Amino acid sequence: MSDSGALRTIVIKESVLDKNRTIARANRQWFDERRCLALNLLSSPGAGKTSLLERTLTDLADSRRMAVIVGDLATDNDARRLNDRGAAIVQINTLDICHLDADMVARACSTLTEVEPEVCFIENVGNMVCPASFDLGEHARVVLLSVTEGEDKPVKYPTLFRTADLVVITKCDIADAVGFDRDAAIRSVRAVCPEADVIEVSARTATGLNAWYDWIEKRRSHAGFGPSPVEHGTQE
Ligand SMILES: Nc1nc2c(ncn2[C@@H]2O[C@H](COP(=O)(O)OP(=O)(O)OP(=O)(O)O)[C@@H](O)[C@H]2O)c(=O)[nH]1
Ligand SMILES: [Mg+2]
Repeated sequence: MSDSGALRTIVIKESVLDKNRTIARANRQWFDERRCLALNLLSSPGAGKTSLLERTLTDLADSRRMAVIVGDLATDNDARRLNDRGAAIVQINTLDICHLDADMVARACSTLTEVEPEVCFIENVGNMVCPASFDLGEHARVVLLSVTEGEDKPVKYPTLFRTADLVVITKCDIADAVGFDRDAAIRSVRAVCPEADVIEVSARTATGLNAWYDWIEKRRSHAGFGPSPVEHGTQE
């Protein structure tokens, strides 16, 4: 057989991920230079990312300058829900792409230079598979698991949960109504990501939100971006 008829395989995935990693490193440097904690929020569709952020933007409006980069296939529904809460909101429509990538985040960051956020939340596209592979330049990954979606999701989608720094169990107000087995869910989380912190919240009733806010401050300190909110308040 001649060479011209030979089968050729091109490995796209690695080159795409290599390019993404390079841009993600630049994004992390961009956040570091501004002492801005970047958090990548990931979950299945509808687990409660936007609802948690709605509460967070309102509750922390007086103590932190915040921005949200929000990814969706289509619509600016989430951006409109998050608007008017004192934070800068940038909507990215990914069209047919099922995840955010570092280049999309870099372009969103270029619109935030005047804002100088201290915390930048990145709400990824609701999807438990594709977003896991794409570093966006975040400092930490927050993976949400709602009580309605099944206690075994962490072991069924280990690639995503393995990368979590924090697992937030959401919609705890309806845990009893849907027969949520908390112990089984925690076992499932621990089987995949034994080191991750776990917080249980309800954006509906505000249960557990202080633990979430404390965790954000702890991560800011961990990244060397203090001061604490009290010191922050007295400096102004
Ligand atoms: N009972 C209850 N419902 C909640 C809670 N948080 C969110 N929900 C509901 O869950 C649905 C989805 O919430 P969203 O915040 O839009 O979820 P999301 O993860 O941002 O969804 P996508 O962006 O589409 O992936 C909405 O109907 C919310 O009202 C909660 O703490 N308790
Ligand atoms: Mg959302």
